[in-house]
Amino acid sequence: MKQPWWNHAIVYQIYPKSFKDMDHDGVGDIKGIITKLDYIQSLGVTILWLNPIFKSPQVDHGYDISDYYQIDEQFGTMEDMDVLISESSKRGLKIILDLVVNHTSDQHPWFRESMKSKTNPYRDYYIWRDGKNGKEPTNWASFFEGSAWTYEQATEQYFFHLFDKKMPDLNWENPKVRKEVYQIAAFWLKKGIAGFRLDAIIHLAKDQHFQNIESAITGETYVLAEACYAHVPRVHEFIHGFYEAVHKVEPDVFLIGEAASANSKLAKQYTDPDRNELDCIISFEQLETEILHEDKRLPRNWQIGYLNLSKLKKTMKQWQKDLSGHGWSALFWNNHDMPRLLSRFGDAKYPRESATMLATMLYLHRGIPIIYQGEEIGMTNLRLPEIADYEDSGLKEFVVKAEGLGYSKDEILTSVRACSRQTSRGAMQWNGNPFAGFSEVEPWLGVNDDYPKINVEKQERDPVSILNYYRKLLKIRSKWDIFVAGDWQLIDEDNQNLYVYKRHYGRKSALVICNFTSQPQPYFYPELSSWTCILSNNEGRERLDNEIILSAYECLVVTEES
Ligand code: TEU
Repeated sequence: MKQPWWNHAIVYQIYPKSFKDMDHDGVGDIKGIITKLDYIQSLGVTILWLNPIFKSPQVDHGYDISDYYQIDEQFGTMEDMDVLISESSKRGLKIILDLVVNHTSDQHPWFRESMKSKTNPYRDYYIWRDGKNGKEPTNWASFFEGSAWTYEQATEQYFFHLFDKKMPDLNWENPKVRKEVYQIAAFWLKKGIAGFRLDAIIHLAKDQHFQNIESAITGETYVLAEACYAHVPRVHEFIHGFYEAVHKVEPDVFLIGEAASANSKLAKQYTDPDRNELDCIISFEQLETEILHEDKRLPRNWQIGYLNLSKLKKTMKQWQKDLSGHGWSALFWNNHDMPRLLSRFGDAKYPRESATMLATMLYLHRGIPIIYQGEEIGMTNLRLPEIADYEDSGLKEFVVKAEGLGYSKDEILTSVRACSRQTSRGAMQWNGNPFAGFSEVEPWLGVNDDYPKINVEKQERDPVSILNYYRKLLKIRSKWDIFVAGDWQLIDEDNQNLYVYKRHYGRKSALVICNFTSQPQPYFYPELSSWTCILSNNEGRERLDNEIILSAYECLVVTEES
């Protein structure tokens, strides 16, 4: 059977705003990406995922789209996009776009029409309901802040928005909406786009009963009602419809869905090749952390967490087992909505060792690796001077609560610097020139002051840099079928310090051995001395004995052929 081309894919996620600025306005652009294609190719990745580049008022950094057929002017023009597609293709790189169709911007012409009257032909493109007893139609909370409903005086009804009120949800129950979305996708596929990262795709269907939800917390006004707007059964129909429509235009299209709250059972459904829905999903489950000193009075996502190795093993095992022989899940450590890998799970005393170990541990699993820009050089969280410099949904609410509970400014700033979505959105660090070579002017959000130390140019010259290690790792990941198609088995599950797994394919076996601590750790594996080490972040690792001592955060990949 023909294997789909994305089986061997490695994705590089570009946050265009902060990648490379060529027109000197402090905001990255498509021309900037074009100038860096050789670099991207040199990493060994095969797909570029661009965060949204469509026309947008940028209320949510492009996730609020006002025209799906145009490029936002801060990123360039359609001609730039065409050049990007063709220049990428020359280098064997495919592009996937971030398609946001759960909602649009409130500036989208459809919504502007929809607002005009109850009988407007576009009214039903969105979700409008009457209030109940002078209140919102339901007590459902938005993911961003407050109610998921906003009242519109002109027509005396509420519209639904899962995210910001400037991002009204499309009504997927309306076949006209679905057709519009199919057309948008077809337009981009015809331009040579290889597929889409479908934003917030699990939320397309809403429970049509529109009933209040009981809250577990007394006195809570708006309740997160995921059962009513995440994984609602009809979502599978909507996704399947989209799948069918886009495959008519491009049979080889690659669809990766953002399914933040999907567990492995749901993931299996979404990606089951027999169901024709998605090829791969992005779930956040593997990244769930244990919170340090949890304060239950404060929202979890603003409290600093750490990785619990046994929990991570359990989750990975579940996912590897459940998806084996089915679809794909994305392997990723960070993205534009999350803190950076090194700041979140790495060890600042051992940046090189911990960053390379974590990458090795994850990317040799079965799944599709997604590398977030800057991860490959060990960029750290963006540190802005003041709390007020950060802008996040839920931030103000958290600060007010934390202040009320007596937390100091410094404590709050520490949390914000560790948890804000903006921590990963700082300018890419290209070299030691002003503004890290990202731009000639002050970047829109900021640049970390560690750029003279951490940058691409410097790491290019250093054979043992994180960057050069990533290149070796990704080469192994894409060239060796064992890491794509091999069986997966967790070894020494109860070991509290090491993460070890075995892959097996045909006559080949591979072991991935990772030390998750800053202490030397012994490891014994029968006959290990007869295996061959193909990769290690410990330059001094020469020979293998049956028992080895791993140095701080050491990882190694060893293979054997029977
Ligand atoms: O994130 C959406 C996202 O993470 C939710 O769909 C998630 O399901 C929910 O918070 C519950 O866990 C995407 C983008 O990555 C983000 O940058 C956007 O702000 C958001 O969609 C809205 O478009």
